[in-house]
Amino acid sequence: MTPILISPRFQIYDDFLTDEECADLRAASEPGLQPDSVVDRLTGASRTMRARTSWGTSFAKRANGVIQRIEDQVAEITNTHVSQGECVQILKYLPGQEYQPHYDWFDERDPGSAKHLEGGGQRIITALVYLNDCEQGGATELTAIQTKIYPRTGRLLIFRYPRCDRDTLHAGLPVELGEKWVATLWIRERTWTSVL
Ligand code: PD2
Ligand code: ZN
Repeated sequence: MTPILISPRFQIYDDFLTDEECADLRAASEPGLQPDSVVDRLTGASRTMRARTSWGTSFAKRANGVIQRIEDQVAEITNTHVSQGECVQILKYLPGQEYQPHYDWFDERDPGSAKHLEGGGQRIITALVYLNDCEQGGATELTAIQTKIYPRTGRLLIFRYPRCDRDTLHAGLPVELGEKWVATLWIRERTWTSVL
């Protein structure tokens, strides 16, 4: 598979999943959707916040054929081991829902980060797979390089931040029309274990 290179940190692969795989994953996710949460920087607990208003669910590792394909292919592309990956999370956004600018790595100065870092060390890579074409809005904004990546069914976006790089600030812009579905896989420095 050949990536579209937008910078050394950010790569896009179109047609990473088929339309059918994306539809299967959306259907399998719908019954488990709950309001999404973010990590509280002080306590490390998960809680809902206005910064992330999407709905979400997650799949156990190796949960089904599509999840296995995401885990295996992302490991191959990023030259990591499947054991470093967290559970794949599925996000669904409706009009007005968004994920405000953030880093995916844990800030080591935040007291709440310690417990998350125990389970495999720091996050080093994010893989986002768009599971549908959003009618309007809903781009992922790569703030530092002033680039917007538009959701396209089956498109994979990968970004790397081996040293908690501040140029990986990014956001999920508000959906304006229709729905946006995304699968997210975060990769750790070492074998990941859930600490929650
Ligand atoms: O849904 C997105 O576009 C998005 C944007 C930023 C998702 C995430 N971050 C994430 O899941 O970390
Ligand atoms: Zn993110």
